[in-house]
Amino acid sequence: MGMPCDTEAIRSDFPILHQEIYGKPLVYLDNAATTQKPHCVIDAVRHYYEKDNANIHRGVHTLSERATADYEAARETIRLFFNARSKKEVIFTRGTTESINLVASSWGDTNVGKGDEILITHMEHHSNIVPWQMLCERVEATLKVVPMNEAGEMDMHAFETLLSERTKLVGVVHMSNALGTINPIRTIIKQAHAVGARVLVDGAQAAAHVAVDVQALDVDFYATSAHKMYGPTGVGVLIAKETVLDAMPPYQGGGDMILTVTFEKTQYNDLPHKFEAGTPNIAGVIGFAKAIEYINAIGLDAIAEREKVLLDYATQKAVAFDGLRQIGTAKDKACVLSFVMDGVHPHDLGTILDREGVAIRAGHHCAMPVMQFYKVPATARASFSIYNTEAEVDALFIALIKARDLFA
Ligand code: 7TS
Repeated sequence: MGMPCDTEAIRSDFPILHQEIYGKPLVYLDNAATTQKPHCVIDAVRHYYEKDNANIHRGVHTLSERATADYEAARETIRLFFNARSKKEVIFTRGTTESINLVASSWGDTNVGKGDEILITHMEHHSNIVPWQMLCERVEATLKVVPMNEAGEMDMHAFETLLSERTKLVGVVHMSNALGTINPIRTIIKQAHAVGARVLVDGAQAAAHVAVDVQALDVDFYATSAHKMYGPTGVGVLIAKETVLDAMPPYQGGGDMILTVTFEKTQYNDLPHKFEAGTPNIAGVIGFAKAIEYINAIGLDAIAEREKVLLDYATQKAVAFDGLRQIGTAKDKACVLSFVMDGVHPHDLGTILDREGVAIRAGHHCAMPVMQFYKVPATARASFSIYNTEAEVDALFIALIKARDLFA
């Protein structure tokens, strides 16, 4: 147990929170879509463009050296945060989506063939479904799906049954964006490895809420996005085992990923550069590292503790609310309150709440199979972060009462 979080101090770090929407204080509860950014991240990006902007890994001049040093220092910050073995295992990407596509293309095309199976779960985000479908189509492999129960928990018995020597890879979301469910990835990884399958964990949601140690987990691929961790959009990371990455062909060809090029033959660069073709999002990477430093300064344990209090508070209110059905009631869950209200479409709810200053997400959350499972077209989703308060949860439920009355 760390120090308790000082919510007021944390709120003052986020300039965007201090504004009104339709004359009401902004209540930002769409953190699963993207979190807001603290001053230190905004300042780091600004400082980079004001003082250090240059292309990396190529210039001999001072600005280029500074930009390169900052970019590579950011890689070390991110390596430490996830406890990767070396910086060779830290590949910068555009985000979770690109990280998964990289693995599905590069690793998938070389390691998955006709008759092989890819195993995913029923609660995956589209970005951990579609790239595997595309791969299966290319190589004539089969996509298998682990079912879930009514609470939105993975059926571990079915998982064991579906796992076989044919399983080449298990793709699993660490924390579901539509349900909040936290999956038992340690067990999943152990069982998958026992049949010789690799495991890709989609950490887009989890990384800002749950401590991740890729060595302790022994995970093969861990993908996440900076923008859900108080960092910039358009940047993320793929953490993967060096031995696995070494045996993978490049994902994209271009500058920075080569050592020598002739028209006859190209020699690829060493890890991690082999997978970082072209000029990357340098400012984004620098901002990402700053966001990680921000998380470290508060401490992930303290963050998780505080967010659990907030989720419990909101969940109690949801349970007591007439006409509201929670979608996703897993025993192990975090930060997400998904629900539908009798007689009010989630999109109408979203619009009514916006008029009250309350920002939530309404829709299928890029997890259409989850909607199909619960037989709903969409859900309303409030998702919490370290800067949210009990008063904001109250504001959400006051706005929900208004919506219910309006449609009664
Ligand atoms: N996986 C999960 C579990 C996600 O929640 C998201 C984004 C992604 C992958 C894709 O991440 P990206 O950064 O590459 O886009 N989820 C959401 C959401 O819940 N609302 O907006 C985006």
